[in-house]
Amino acid sequence: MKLQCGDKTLDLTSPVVMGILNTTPDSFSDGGNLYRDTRLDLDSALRHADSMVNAGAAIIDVGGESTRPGAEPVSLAEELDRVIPVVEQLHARFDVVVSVDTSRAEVIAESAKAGAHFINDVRALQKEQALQAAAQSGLPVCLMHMQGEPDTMQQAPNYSKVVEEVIAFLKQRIAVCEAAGISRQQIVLDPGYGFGKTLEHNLLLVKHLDQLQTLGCPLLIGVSRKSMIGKITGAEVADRLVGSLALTLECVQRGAHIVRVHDVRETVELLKVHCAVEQAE
Ligand code: 7PJ
Repeated sequence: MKLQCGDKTLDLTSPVVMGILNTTPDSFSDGGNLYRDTRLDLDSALRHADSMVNAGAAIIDVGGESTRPGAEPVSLAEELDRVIPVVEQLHARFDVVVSVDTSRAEVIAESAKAGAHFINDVRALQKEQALQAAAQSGLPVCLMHMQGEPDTMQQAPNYSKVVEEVIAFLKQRIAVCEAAGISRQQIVLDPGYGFGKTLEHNLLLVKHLDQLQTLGCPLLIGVSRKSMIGKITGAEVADRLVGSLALTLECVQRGAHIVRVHDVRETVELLKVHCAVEQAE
């Protein structure tokens, strides 16, 4: 399976790593360290990107809006200010697919102009004009499932059949995208671990991830250092590497093509082991 990302082609025959580059000062797991006073330090951001590319990341996901539960909203100007210079520099300096984690039409359009190759939207292009901006960009998109909005989504997640409901939502968003001119070959799907879901919901969505494959699009998953791992192992954010790797492997074994992670080197090693086993004859 191949995904055309602007002028780059992403080979998804075996799973690839998307490294997380947060440009928010309040990210729960790694934000802050790219900041000097209250300004994003571009050099630190690029050094972090460089280390992820060297460790084997195929994609760098640049995010300027924190979507963790209870996060402060960020203005459009602030989001553009954080994201666009980083996208420009990544495009200019690295041979890597540049993804932008955003829900805003203006950020999608400006990122595409600045050289982004991929749009990652936790709101599945439901914000005003986001669908049109994504279609206009011609770039592939990741449609993620979320119940509610980040500030309140973890208050009372509620489903009667979580797997079926997530699949139905993604199916409907694929149809909407296709009607807007985004072809199915440009769509990646994500169950949205931790976004309006209890631990049980998340675990069912891991256990039955293979059912999402029936939609015919590559699957992206993000479990890295999330609270679901803390709930299982008892580990604090800084000590969730083993849990993250274990859960990532569970997802890859059920068909995940793109894994969004903080710990690139370790995840690349995990995928090498997984692929070696898969390719044994
Ligand atoms: C995800 C994401 C995810 C996709 C975040 C965090 C929260 N995008 N952006 N999937 N999570 N596609 O990294 O913990 O799971 S932000």
